[in-house]
Amino acid sequence: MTPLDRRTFLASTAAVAALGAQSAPAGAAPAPAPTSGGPVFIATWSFGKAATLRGAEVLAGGGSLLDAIEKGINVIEDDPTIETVGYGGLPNAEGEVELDAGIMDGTRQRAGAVFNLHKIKNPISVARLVLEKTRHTQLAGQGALEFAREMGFEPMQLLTPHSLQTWLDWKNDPHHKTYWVDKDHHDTCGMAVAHGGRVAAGCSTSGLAWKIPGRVADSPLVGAGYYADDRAGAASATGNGDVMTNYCTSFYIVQKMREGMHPQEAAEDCMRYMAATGPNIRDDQYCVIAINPRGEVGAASMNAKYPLQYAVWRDGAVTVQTAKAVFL
Ligand code: SD4
Repeated sequence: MTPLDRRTFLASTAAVAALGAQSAPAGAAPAPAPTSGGPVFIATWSFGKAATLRGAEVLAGGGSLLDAIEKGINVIEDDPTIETVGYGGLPNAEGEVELDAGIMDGTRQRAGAVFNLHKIKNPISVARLVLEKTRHTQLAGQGALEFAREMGFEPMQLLTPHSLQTWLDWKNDPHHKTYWVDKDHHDTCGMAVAHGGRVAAGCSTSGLAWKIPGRVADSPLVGAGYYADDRAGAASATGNGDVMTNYCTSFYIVQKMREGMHPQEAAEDCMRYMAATGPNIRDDQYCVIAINPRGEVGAASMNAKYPLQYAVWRDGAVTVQTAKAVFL
């Protein structure tokens, strides 16, 4: 679904979602999740369904949790119809597709990430290699591209005819919005898995369409866009990353799970914590997903105006659900 389509969809579903939010007061006890002991995946948006299916396949084939996260997210990065991740992602203000991604192993407590990566369609795989092959955690810009080339990735044009046209339309619109004053659309692929008491998480995005070149937000930052710790759980975030970066959203949620909260409570608590810091926070798009090492999951959106759809894979079946909206 394109972001513009999604907005139309959101407008038509907002009233229904609002009813849901009204009838489910913030802080309601989360429903106990069935725990089969098998792997459980959670991923953002309805496209997350394809990511969880691929992740489950990789795990069943003997892959590791990190393999499952990486390959699952690759499916979204490779899809030219998804305008917010990887190939086909909408570009920055200069018409360059600029990708961010990060991945974290909850067992080793180690992450790898790339920021502002150009011309490589699978930033999550480059991030994985930063984690596995280097002593660093995060590489940015030209250095990240050189590293990717050294690892054998082929630079390519990441604009599709559609994303190029969309950028040209924006560029030629004399009234177009820019990030100096306002903002436009986005949607990130965040994914987490729990299996055998262990967790991993990852996140990949083209960021906000028409962003100022060089902009980095939450998605590739450890603790903001994603976090994983076997002793507590894993989380990922999607939404206005320029703001969420200020809250270390994923780390916050994992810390709350460490303190004993269910993933659902932790996700909602994060939204309420953010909202408590400013009146405008309640009105924008902030969404999170969470999982604990037992495979219990949670998800929340800040409000019903911007609902979060998310996919959960467990026991061989995947469902796409709408997360609880904490505010109307
Ligand atoms: C960003 N957080 O770059 C990302 C975008 C996103 O749903 O997740 N949108 O700000």
